[in-house]
Amino acid sequence: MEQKTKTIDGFDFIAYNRETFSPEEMVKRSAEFYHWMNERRTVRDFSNRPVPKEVIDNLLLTASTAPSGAHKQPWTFCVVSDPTIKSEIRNAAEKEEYESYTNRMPPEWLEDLRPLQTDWHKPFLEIAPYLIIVFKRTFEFKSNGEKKNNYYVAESVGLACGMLLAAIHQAGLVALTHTPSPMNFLTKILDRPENERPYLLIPVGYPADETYVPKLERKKLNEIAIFYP
Ligand code: IYR
Repeated sequence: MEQKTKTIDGFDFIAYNRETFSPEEMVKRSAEFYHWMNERRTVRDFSNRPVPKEVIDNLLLTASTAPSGAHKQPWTFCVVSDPTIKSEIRNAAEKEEYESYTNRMPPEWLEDLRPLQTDWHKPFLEIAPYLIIVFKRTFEFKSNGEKKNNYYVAESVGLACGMLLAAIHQAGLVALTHTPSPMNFLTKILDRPENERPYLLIPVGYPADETYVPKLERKKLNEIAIFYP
């Protein structure tokens, strides 16, 4: 079909026509998607079973469909499958996490984490077939070397990560949103430039053969939403 276009103030626009659904069909589709997404859980026990690299490519392309401030797409995804780099990351992360769990996190925080049974040991950083380390690009370098800030960087990268997690779930894989703190060691290990800052470390793979997740409840609609009227 021919693509309708128009020019506004010298910029090209393309006609955008999406399929729409009847109210009944929308109710059904939205409920099905909710139930599907509600099955997603954060997993900490990974299998080392390999995942095709093409799947990872597709997941990242999906993440990169997220909206971003002025469409700057201020993200870089570093994908690590190299065992040497994975163990370097594990060692550095566990060093920081040991310090956090023993000296940096206040008792209230540790208490809040008890239902999740996390600790400073991070074996998944070596076991999961892929580690996706998401960097936010706080600024770009212009061709003359000057810096140019991006917009709504944390919001944009957060949206991309949400879409990445949905794509991982849709592929039948699991992930963990790991936040070693501080995480500047990732800049060094992955040799990233000064305009990028580590944002999230996401191991991706199959769950381990026997996997348990905490028995958690999600908030009810009336606890998360206020309707007017
Ligand atoms: N970053 C640590 C601690 C941690 C913090 C929160 I908030 C969590 O929801 C889970 C863990 C870790 O990754 O273990």
